[in-house]
Amino acid sequence: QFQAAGLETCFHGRHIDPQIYADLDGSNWGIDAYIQRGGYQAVRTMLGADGSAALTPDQVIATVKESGLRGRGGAGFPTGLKWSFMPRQFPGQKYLVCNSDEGEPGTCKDRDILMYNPHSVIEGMIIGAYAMGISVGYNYIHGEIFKAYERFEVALEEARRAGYLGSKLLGSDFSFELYAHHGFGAYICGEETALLESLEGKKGQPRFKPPFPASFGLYGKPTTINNTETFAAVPWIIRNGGAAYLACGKPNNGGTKIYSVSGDVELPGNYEVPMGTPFPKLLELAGGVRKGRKLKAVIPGGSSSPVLPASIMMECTLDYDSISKAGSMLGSGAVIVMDDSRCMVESLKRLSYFYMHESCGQCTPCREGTGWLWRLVDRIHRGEGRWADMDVLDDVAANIMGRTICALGDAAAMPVRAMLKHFRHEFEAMIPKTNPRTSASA
Ligand code: L3W
Ligand code: SF4
Repeated sequence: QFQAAGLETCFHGRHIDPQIYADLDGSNWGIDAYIQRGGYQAVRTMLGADGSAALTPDQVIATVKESGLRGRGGAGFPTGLKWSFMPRQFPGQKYLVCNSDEGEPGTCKDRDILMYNPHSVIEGMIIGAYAMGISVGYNYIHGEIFKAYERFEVALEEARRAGYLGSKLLGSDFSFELYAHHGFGAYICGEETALLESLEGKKGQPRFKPPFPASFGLYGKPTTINNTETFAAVPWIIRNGGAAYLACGKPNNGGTKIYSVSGDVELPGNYEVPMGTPFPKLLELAGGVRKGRKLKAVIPGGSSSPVLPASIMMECTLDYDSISKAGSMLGSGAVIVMDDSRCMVESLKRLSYFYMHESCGQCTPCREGTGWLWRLVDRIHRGEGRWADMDVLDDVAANIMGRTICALGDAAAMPVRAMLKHFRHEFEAMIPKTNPRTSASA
């Protein structure tokens, strides 16, 4: 469900016209409608197809750098910088990969981009491939999203027939083949190196980094991986210039961002607003807290990001720097809103179960620690906790952090530590006063 945010820059440069989303199975997502909206113009300009001089790969990368676009998958890594890592003169095959393995609890933006604006992703990937001298790309789509996968396949075929994919695009010397790949639904395959393993047909388990995919990626070849929303932003940037995109947001946080607002709001859905928008404004767009209740807390960037109490969140603007200064992460922009009826112990129990279930089991602190976290929170939630459980919980979380191969370990530990920091009293209130105050061993 997209909601108009009332801004000129909505949805990658276009004002959101409710009509665009009115007929969800209509033709607005198809190539003709996309071209009518100015789609593929960036590729035409880039390749000099309209008679003007083609842009050089360096010019494209410089424009993306100037835009301040940062990776929309969770880490916020500068996109132009990442593109500049790709070794230009590498003699063998290089790959471009789109990470559409959206699985972060609370996040539901990429599937909507694939459903309602798939050509923006294709065009963004064509531009990226040209800039980095890549001839083959894959879009790895989450295995539990069927319609979006099917639609993306149709969009790919449309682009091939129109000459935007394949060999010698629009009469230029540049060739690019792009394929969709359907995953199998494992959360860990959203981690970039697990995704590459899965794409190679192996078990999706993260690799040690470094080496980063930029030097050792798919089939051991240099590979650039960006998130769906990141690629979707690129055509607008090339059409309108890096400075214009940067100006939509704030310094170091260029452009707009889609927030998946869920939880206790009247109008849950995806909202695209400029970087730096005050959180109360987003809450207002989402209809405010449900049934007029009081805001208690917000998880601002998907389940991996630490929870923030309402008092802190209401002072934040939505951008990478502001949210991390407040002690959390903007992550993938999944804003989970909790009202004053929410039990934080129960919320943490559900989150901990998720990470225990999704741990790939490769490293001991994550494989064993996530189980411990869930069992301790579950014990407290059942009213059987011991007083020492509070310290053990924090200790287990602290010992997972920074000691694992990938970020899932940290993602499981951070929410625990944040819950204990801000809502410790709720956990303590569930521990029977008669239980031992010191021993947690049994
Ligand atoms: C070359 C270097 N490349 C870094 C690249 C690296 C990657 C990007 C960012 O985790 C976070 C995680 C989740 N040479 C490089 C280099 N790179 N240094 O830059 O790297 P990194 O390690 O900071 O992050 P990551 O591994 O990509 C992503 C958090 O996002 N998250 C996850 C959300 C999940 C979804 C979803 O389901 N779709 O978005 C939410 O908060 O916990 O911290 O490309 O290769 N020197
Ligand atoms: Fe697997 Fe967890 Fe280790 Fe990541 S941190 S590699 S998910 S066991």
